[in-house]
Order: sequence, then C-alpha cells, then structure tokens
Amino acid sequence: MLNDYLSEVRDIVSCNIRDVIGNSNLIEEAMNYSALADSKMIRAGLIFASSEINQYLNINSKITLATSLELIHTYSLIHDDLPSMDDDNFRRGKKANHIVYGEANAILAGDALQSLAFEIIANDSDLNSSDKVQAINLLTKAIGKNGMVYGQHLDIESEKRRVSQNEIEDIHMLKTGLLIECSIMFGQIGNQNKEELDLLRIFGKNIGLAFQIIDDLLETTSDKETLGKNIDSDKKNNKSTYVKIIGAESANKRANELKEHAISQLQNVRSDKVSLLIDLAKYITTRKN
Ligand code: GRG
Repeated sequence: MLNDYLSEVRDIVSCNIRDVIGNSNLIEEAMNYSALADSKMIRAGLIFASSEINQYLNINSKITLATSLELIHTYSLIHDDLPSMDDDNFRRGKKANHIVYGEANAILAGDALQSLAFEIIANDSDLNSSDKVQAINLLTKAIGKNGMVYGQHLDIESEKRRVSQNEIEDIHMLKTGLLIECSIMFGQIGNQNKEELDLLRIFGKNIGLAFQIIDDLLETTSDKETLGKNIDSDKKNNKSTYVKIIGAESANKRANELKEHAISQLQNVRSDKVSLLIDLAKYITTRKN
C-alpha cells in the first residue's frame, strides 16, 4: 500500500522534473542525470501525505512543491559528493555527478537545481502570492545559512573532533531534519491554524531526526548495492555519527522514540486522514535503503 503510494508519487514528480529541467544543454543533462536517478522521493511523499490531511493545496501545487523540494535535495546530494565535501564517487546507484560531468559542471548543475526550485514556486499558477512567499520563506530557512548549509559545515567540522550526543542531534537536525520538516510544512501551505501547524512541525522535526539516525545505522549494517551509495563514507571521512557516539542499539532505540513522539502529535490533529503520515513515520524507521 505505502509502496504503491510512493511509487505513484515518484512517477508524477519525475515526470514534472523532466518537464521543468528540459534537455537542451550539458548542464540540464547533468541536472537530469542526478534528479531522475533511482531515489525514494520520501520528501515528495511527505508533502503529498501532509497535504492529504486537510487538502489546502490542489494537485498542481502539490506537484510543484514536491518537485521543488526534490530538486533542492538533489542539489544537496550532488554538492555533498564533491571532493571538497564528502568526496564520494557513487550515488543513487550510479557514478556521482562530478565523476561523469566533472567538478565544475556538477557544482553548476547543483546551483541550477537550487535556483530552479525557487523559479517553479514563483511560476506556479495556482498558489497565491502569499502562499508563494510562505513556501519560499520555509525553504530558505530550511536550507540556508542557519539550516542545511550550516549543518553541512558543522558536519565537516565534526570530522576533526569528538562530538556529544546533543551536538550530533543538532548537526543531524540542521543537515537533514529541516528539509524533512519543511516537506511536512509545504503540505500545509494555506493552513492558518497555528495549533495544528505546531503539532505538524513537531511531527516533521522528529521524523527528520529519526531519518538521519537510521541513515547512520544503515551505513554500518547495509551494503553499497542496497543503499545505492558507498557504505564506508562516514568511516573514510572520520565522521561523527549517531552510531559512533551512542552505539547501534541505542541509536535504533532513539530513532523509535522519535517516531513514537512524532506519531503522538497526530492524535491532536483534527483529521481522519493522518494514516499516510503514520505509515511514512514507521517506514522511516524500518526502511532498508
Ligand atoms: C553549498 C557547496 C554547498 C554544499 C552543500 C548542503 C549540502 C551541501 C549538503 C546537505 C547535507 C546532506 C547531503 C545531507 C544528506 C541527508 C541524507 C540522509 C541524504 C540521503 O537521502 P535519501 O535517503 O536519498 O532520501 P534518496 O537518494 O532516496 O533521495
């Protein structure tokens, strides 16, 4: 059921990614190479599931917002793999972008994916101006100098020293969690109910952190083929990970606590359509890739 749902989301969003990127030059080719590679599109799935609970967004705007977020996520992965970042040569089951297109073009493809993510929100014909400002605000806060980019900086910094559990939670929250939280809030664009928004924000925050803890765990328990990326990356870069700091068992326990805390928020959301969000929260802590 959830697999069918995610597969449908992937089909719809991939189709739009193809349309908005186009294919008329090498940078567009490099953008397509990574954006259309095999991926879970969990963030797009979360946007659709979040919007399901109160239906403020129409289908076109859901597709725009889901595409925008997946473009940003792809940009972050391309840049994350660069020699100056994590220096990885394999991503989404194939050679990393810079291995195929060269470092300069990979940087440019990432940059272009980022600007395109904002362009498609600005050009959406169904969102009103205030919705667009809200979406752009949510996204810039999640990915900018106090969000994902800063998380990446702290992550690189953490290679040189031992960090505490609190510090690693902060890094994970910034680097990965905020974009997942943003997915939940994207699904709520148009909702003015502050109480409901607060509950859903906490839901997003908790599953976002759980997602990265499971990512750390999978690097130690899974294999390159299943994950579609190198499994020795954290070790090679001497990265501080949740598993390294508190051990695999405690990390798994913490991820499950976060999932339960997330799901408990939904009890106070007045909607009978929260089951997809619950299923996605469970999927995040049981996923195999
Ligand atoms: C600005 C030069 C410059 C670089 C920024 C911001 C950044 C680089 C990197 C962000 C940090 C990052 C890549 C976090 C990764 C989080 C994560 C768990 C990625 C994997 O996500 P999945 O499992 O992957 O959803 P798929 O391939 O399924 O989409």
